[in-house]
Amino acid sequence: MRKNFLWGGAVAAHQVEGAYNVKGKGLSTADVMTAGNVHTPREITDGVVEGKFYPNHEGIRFYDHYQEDIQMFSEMGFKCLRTSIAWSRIFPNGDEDAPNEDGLQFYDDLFDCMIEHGMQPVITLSHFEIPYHLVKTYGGWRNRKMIDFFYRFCQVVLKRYQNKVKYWMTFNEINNQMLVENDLYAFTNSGIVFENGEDRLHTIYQAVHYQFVASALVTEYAHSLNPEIQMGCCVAATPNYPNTSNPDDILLAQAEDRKLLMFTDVQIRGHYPRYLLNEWNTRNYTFDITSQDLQIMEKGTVDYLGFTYYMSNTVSADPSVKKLGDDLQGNYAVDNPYLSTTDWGWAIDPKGLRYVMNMYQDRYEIPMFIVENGFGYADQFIDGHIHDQNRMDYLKAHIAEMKKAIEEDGCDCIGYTVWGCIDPISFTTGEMKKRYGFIYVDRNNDGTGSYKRYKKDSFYWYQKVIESNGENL
Ligand code: P53
Repeated sequence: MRKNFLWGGAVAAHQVEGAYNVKGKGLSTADVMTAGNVHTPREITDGVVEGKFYPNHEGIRFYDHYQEDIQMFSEMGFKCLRTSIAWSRIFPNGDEDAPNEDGLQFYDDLFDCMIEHGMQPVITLSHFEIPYHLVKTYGGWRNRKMIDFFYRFCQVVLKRYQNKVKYWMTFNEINNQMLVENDLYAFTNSGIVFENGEDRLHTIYQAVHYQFVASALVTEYAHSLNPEIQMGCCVAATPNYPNTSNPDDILLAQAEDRKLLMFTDVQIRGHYPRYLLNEWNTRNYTFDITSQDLQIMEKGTVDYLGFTYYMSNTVSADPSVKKLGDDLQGNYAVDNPYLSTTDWGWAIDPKGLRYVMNMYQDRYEIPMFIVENGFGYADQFIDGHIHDQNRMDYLKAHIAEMKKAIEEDGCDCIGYTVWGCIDPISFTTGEMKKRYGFIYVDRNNDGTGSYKRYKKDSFYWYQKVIESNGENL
């Protein structure tokens, strides 16, 4: 393992900060999502509706507690901390000309605090939220105008924080919106509310195109501003395995993988791959894509491949094989008898991490950064202690496979950040009890609790992992 490997943790603004309406912050898409659970999807409401419960409004009060929290991260030895900037703190409505200074000051203070504690901030520009006004007034990323709004926001924050933040990413898990049957992803990735009967896939491809252009513009701007800046893309790297050696399954797994690979193909290679252009042709899809857009995309390619890894997916083309029927995994997903799952149904597959790292190394030959990996579990708080052995087992197995990918296979990986290093609000369900942290936060699903922080057993374990640079698992 390289000496300066970036061990750390990851959170996102809306899942931890709270303070959803202070110091001029506008409403964000994350502020109009209610709480659900493993069986019940979160509801997206038309604005904030009285009497409904919105778990992100308070988050874990990181906005007020960040100094204490960062102090604890530094005790674990974090070299970096990944979080995002809430766009609606900087531009409350998203379409203003001038930014909100109070919002900018908050992130100045936050990044200074990280740096004082020896951590590099790793910053996502849009992590599953946009100002809600942009949804209501412009239809979110359906609208080409979003490119300008996003670009303006990014110029402001890149300029302001260029000497504090080296590693950036444009859009979190940009590929998740390919799951068009699930209303949640179109809304969180792109601020899109589907209309009855619309061709959802067509809508998403158009939105994604605008995001590709925006991401490339921002990347080019960042490079011209400061050559030190490293701009990354970010995808949820869930690889697809064929259920059997039947060539139909092999071809299906390949086709499903392309729904993931198309994003890195464009953001790293700078142009649309032939398989995608061909698919659009076959579907008779046309889009608002200009030749200038294509030039921008060609120039604004990213410096590193950021990806999150939680699980693999196994697919079957055989109609007689029972499908999981879970809209997170897609229509062809089946149970993989070689893997167990978390209580939320996510397949636990450490070797899959080694597999995707090699897939990316072979295909792109640029540095990669594992920006999320983690284990969601309903931890039990007993007599002031949380014995989260299963979380340590999960992380240990994944880190061991990451090391094999780096040391035995030669993958170029610059860092690894554990998702939800302090218990956040779950994104998919809005629950608190789906916990990920090394640090327990005393908050219940309904928002009650003292919000006090407690170190779990895994806290001391990760401290040793970092201290030994991954030797001591
Ligand atoms: P929660 C799907 C597949 C992989 C990662 O999720 C995913 C998702 C959900 O879109 O999301 C990331 O909290 C995401 C984080 C999120 C984390 O995974 O539902 O970047 O915001 O919290 C874990 O358990």
